[in-house]
Amino acid sequence: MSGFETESSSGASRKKANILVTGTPGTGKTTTAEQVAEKLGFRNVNVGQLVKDNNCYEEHDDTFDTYLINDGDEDKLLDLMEPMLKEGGCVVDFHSPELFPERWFDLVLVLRTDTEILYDRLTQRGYSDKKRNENMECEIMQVIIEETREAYDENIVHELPSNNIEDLESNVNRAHQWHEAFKANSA
Ligand code: DAT
Repeated sequence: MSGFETESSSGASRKKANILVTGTPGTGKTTTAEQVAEKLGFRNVNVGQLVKDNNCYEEHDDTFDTYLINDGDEDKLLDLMEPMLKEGGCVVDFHSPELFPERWFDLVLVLRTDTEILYDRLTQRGYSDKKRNENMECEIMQVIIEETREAYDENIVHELPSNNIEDLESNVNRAHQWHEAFKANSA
């Protein structure tokens, strides 16, 4: 199949679609989300950056180089995001798919990367052994795809390989095709 189904569990009153790009760190979320946003003319919402810029975290975990978000911070973050998502036309990039309300998204892409490739990417990123191991385990144990399947309607969740440039191009093109069909369906 070349495209994705355009079924949506929400639809809501939004005219424009929202897309979530998720996956283990290093699978290519930021790269993919940026390119999808550019191709579709969407706003790219990098949630990690939003957390950082708006102090939506309790502390920085130096071992895992991660911002720890408590319940209050989570509310603040979701309040910040709500107007953007309500308007639609957003490509959201984050590694915790279950953080967001299900109704926000019309398409959810879960990027997957082969172990050896992910190992090299995380090494290149300069991660400590501990952080690299944690993320490798996360990918091998399929943590993000399972969390995503629990949080969203199965019809809008798509697991995509993200090992090389051909995968990247194909994923961006598929998102574009999906969006063309979404527009035609909601016209
Ligand atoms: P993430 O946002 O999931 O942490 P990223 O977009 O920062 O990942 O990508 C991590 C590194 O891998 C970065 O150097 C770009 C590269 N990369 C991402 N997707 C790729 C792909 N499909 N093929 C080859 N390299 C890719």
